[in-house]
Amino acid sequence: SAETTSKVLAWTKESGQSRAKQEQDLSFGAYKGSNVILVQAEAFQNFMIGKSFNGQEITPNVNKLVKSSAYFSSFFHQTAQGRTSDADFVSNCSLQPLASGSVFIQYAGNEFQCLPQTLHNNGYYTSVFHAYEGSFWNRNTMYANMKYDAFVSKKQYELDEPIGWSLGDKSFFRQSLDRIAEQPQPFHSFLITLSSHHPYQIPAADQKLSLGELEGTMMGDYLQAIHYVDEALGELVERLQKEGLWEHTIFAMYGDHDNSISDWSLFEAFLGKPLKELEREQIVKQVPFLVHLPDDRYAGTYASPSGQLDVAPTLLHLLGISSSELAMIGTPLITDSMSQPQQQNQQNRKLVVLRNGAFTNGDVYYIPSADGIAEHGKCWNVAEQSPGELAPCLSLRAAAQTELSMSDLLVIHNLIPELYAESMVRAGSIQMV
Ligand code: GP9
Repeated sequence: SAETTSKVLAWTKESGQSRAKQEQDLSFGAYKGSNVILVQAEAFQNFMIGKSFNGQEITPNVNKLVKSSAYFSSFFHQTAQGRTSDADFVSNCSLQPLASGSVFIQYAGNEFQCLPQTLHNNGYYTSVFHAYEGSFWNRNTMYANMKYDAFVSKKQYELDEPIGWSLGDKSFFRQSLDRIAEQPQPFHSFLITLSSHHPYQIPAADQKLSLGELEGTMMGDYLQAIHYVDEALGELVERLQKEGLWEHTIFAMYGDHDNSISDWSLFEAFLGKPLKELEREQIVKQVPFLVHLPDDRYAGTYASPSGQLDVAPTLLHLLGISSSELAMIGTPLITDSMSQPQQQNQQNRKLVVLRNGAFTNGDVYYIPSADGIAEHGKCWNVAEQSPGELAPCLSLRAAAQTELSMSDLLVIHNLIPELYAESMVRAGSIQMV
């Protein structure tokens, strides 16, 4: 109805206005004109970042990168049943995924205002790379809709390093970079890895860790696969540096979703301690997000909660491209005020809302009950890692539910072209008829 449409418009505009305010910050456009390389890493969780097992670092290359990047240590994947496709949609389009199914499959014909088309409209050459069947998750259709200039899929790669479902990530990065280096600049290239896909079988020659009691378990296989992907990332970064692209490029990376391992004794064996309920929840939901910038102005660890919805607004902000008139939900995470830890704890507290109705603002963490009744959920005190009074969560729950329902209305009813017709015509996203 017209009433619903105007409610959605008001809510979406409000979100745009809060990003517009952040655009007053000096960080807006601080890296204008830079290339962007964005890596979405398969099942790449946060719990093994910076960790060692049997004296071996699991992710030495990412750990090194963390030191020179803005690293978000409480970053949540916001995916649901659409798994990898949800991570892609949420991170690039800054809207919530569906409660069931996948936007890529069900609504690929709708209009969105995602990162690639926004960059394309701002003079960027945009490309996406994934060494699997182009039709999987309906990518061929969705990527055309997202206005990538090029989608490089399995058939364009030489399968010279078979691992798991397809090509190993080392060769995937190598062959992708051969193409990236030839692209017109500035470019935006999105790379989706695959070698650390469940059930994490990689060739014996690539299993470099000695894992003792975890050897031969699903967790052991997972860590071997992650260690291999970390080596592949290390090679990619090294080559970007050698070829002179590194200093003109924003290099960002995030994990897409959890690893589906449900045996908690394996996590406890790896981490060397028993895990409480909230710790388990955080392990399942947190993936790393890091942004390496051409200088070290914003390097450091950012501990306030954030999530995949914030990826596209963060990158647009750094490039000086306004997202205030785009139908996005997230907020830029790298601003001058965010880099002050004490302010991060006050003004910039944001609500990170997960698709299952869980949410956190860093102080409390709400876990909904299976029956969906608000009062049956649990409200955890994050600092104390213990369940507390429900009241502080119930007062935030309405905002979380509104975010989910507004996003659903935008996606399911294809409201974006209706709400943003003017700015989309101005930006060249849609033609006037
Ligand atoms: C396949 C890959 C895996 O192309 O994206 O998707 P997932 O099974 O992790 O959702």
